[in-house]
Amino acid sequence: MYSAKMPKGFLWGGAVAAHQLEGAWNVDGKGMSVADVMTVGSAERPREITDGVLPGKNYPNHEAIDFYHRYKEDIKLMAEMGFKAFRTSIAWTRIFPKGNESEPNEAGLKFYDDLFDECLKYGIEPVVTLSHFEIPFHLVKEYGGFTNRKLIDYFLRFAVVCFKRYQNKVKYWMTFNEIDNQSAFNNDFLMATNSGILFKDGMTDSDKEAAMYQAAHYELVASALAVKEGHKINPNFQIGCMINYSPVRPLTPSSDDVLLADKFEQRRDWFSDVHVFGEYPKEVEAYIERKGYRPDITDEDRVVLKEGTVDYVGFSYYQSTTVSSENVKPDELSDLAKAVAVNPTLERSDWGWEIDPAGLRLALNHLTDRYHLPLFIVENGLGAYDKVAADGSVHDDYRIDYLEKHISEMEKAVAIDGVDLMGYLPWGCIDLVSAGTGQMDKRYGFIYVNKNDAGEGDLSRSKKDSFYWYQKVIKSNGADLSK
Ligand code: P53
Repeated sequence: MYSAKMPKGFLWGGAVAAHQLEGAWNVDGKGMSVADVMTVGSAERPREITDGVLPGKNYPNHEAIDFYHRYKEDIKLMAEMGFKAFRTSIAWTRIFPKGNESEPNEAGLKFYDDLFDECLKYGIEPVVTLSHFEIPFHLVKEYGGFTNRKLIDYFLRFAVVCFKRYQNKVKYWMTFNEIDNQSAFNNDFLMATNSGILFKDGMTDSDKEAAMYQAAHYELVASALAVKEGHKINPNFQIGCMINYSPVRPLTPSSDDVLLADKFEQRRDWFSDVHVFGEYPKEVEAYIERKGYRPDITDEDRVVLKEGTVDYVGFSYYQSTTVSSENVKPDELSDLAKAVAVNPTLERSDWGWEIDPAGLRLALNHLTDRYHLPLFIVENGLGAYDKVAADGSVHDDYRIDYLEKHISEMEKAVAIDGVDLMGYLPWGCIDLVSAGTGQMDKRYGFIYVNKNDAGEGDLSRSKKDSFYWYQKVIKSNGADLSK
């Protein structure tokens, strides 16, 4: 297996998001977020988004893994693994319970002060996402989420409060998690989590797509304003965007498949194009014009976008995408899901996610060529069922195997291709609630948490085999990937 030492200061660590691990959903003044009204699902059964918190339903994020009360123990374990960085998010509803109060909630601010202090105590850099699928439910219900221009001001207020409060503790920031996920505009779940939009019955695909372009535009403006203000507060801040990057492969070499792959990328990459270049790419301007969507994009907005371009590109990488023009011709592409084909050369996880380590090297090369900016892998990993042995150990060699192959491809991209990479933060470094399914049993962690999908378990933590393996990887700065 290829391996190489990473540059000095490389940020090895792990990633989580507030709503997926903190629990304490209504403690110390926290308000209800969109994640608090999502029930548990499974690989086959989607999560339900209910109208408020209803009796008799299982809402896994309410308790999650109770990180809110156990973070000291958990950060200690991450320090033991040798983490240099820890990515989490700030729950908007801890700071502004309804999302748009004029004054922040001090108890919420205090929690993150303590959490970041705990990280810094061990020399762990906090890497912070401002909006990670946890929009205040009040803004969803009363304002239509980010389809409403007012959300720009509310998000900015939240961002500025966080920047000011943590300016001496946090250097690395990201604005919106996986902002490009909403390219799947007719996926109700992704639209609710990403932009706080609850579609009404009877809306057509075109209505949904139009709403998505509007919401995404306001998010991009809000992000640009935050970048601008953040740099005023502390010029040393590194503020990035965050996308779910998936290199696209044509199923065959036919011209239609190849063009379709390009079109597919264009419909996903424009989010980060706007973040990085401060302007819309031609293809997307032409597309929304052709569709007659005419979102509210003002000349002033266009100036703002130019003034608030990001410092780096953060991305998650889980899988590549393969497309076929069998069901949709390139010029008819709108619903991206119709283009997706099964890649016959790849294996899949128990949740059907294709496993493609070489795709990570492609991702690092594509993004470098496109953006000429430092990159940051802020998520990668394998969701899997784990078995606890009689002695309490978890032999997760499948996870080690997955990570070893991906890290190896990452190291090729850095050592051979010259990619400027800030760090590697695998997802769910401690078991937590899955965003997509709400399950506990879809596990990513190096640290096992004793709790299952039904919510049973004493929440105790233990080290999996991958814990010791990753500790060794970090210690050798990536040179030793052996099992
Ligand atoms: P889960 C969809 C597609 C790719 C990544 O996902 C996604 C999603 C949303 O489910 O989310 C990111 O938990 C996200 C994390 C999430 C992680 O990937 O569905 O940023 O919040 O947990 C893994 O297996």
